Amino acid sequence: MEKLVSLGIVESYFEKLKSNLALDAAIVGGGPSGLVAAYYLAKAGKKVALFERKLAPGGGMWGGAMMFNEIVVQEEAMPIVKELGIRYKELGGGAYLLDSVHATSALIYKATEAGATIFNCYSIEDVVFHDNRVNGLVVNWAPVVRERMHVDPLVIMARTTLDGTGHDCEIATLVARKNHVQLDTPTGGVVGERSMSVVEAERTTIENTKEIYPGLFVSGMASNGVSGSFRMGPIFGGMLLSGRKAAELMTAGIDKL
Ligand code: 48F
Repeated sequence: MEKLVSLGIVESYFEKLKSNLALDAAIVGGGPSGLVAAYYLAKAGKKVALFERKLAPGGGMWGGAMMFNEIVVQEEAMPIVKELGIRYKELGGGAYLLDSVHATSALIYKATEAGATIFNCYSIEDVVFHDNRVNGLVVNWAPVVRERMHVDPLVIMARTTLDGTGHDCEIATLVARKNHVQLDTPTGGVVGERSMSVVEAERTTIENTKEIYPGLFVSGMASNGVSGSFRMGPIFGGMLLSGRKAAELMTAGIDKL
């Protein structure tokens, strides 16, 4: 039995890895925008995998506000909440309350149920860059990167890549810095996020969700970070709508290739 358990895990894991070495869409970051993008890309029939550095995907959605595990979603994003079967209560003023643990686990479940694969404990340390385009991810084990061990990475090829890394905009930052290229942002680089302005930030999260360099899209808080817009705190409608918009743009991009 001991040998069977290990054999099953090793064989099944490497089958999964092998079948995800070339993707339509690679998503970096398992926050709400990345998970929603994974769900809609899978639903559109695209080969999609999401790579998350932490053990548990979900990003900044589990903790609600200051660890009070409730989040707010506005009316505009409620069709997504309903499509995913997430429970909610009305708050008033066109806003709804969701239990953050229930909502986050629903995003993970629905993305994987739709056909997306999630690889946790992966740190994306670079991209594949040729023909003036982002063509995939350079991946390593998160503990290897955290311990600064000198271990070379593996590569996942992808026709489109999504930076859903949240406040740090990690992928956009490294693409601009290492390749000296201009991104489609107000300065051509990563502008950096501004302080809190809830309504403005929710609107611009969706507006700033776009292809910022050939092959590289950006969603969620990273989209506001790269374009120099505001943060918004524990309100999540913009994150869900941004994930859906990213999936639509990437699907159109994949279909054109
Ligand atoms: O920050 P995060 O939750 O992304 P998001 O979709 O949502 C933002 C909200 O949670 C919140 C907010 C809403 O009001 O402002 O902050 O923009 O999740 C980003 C995920 O990306 C992972 C990180 O661990 C987190 O779970 N991540 C970041 N860099 C990397 C990464 C990397 N280089 N490789 C793999 N995962």
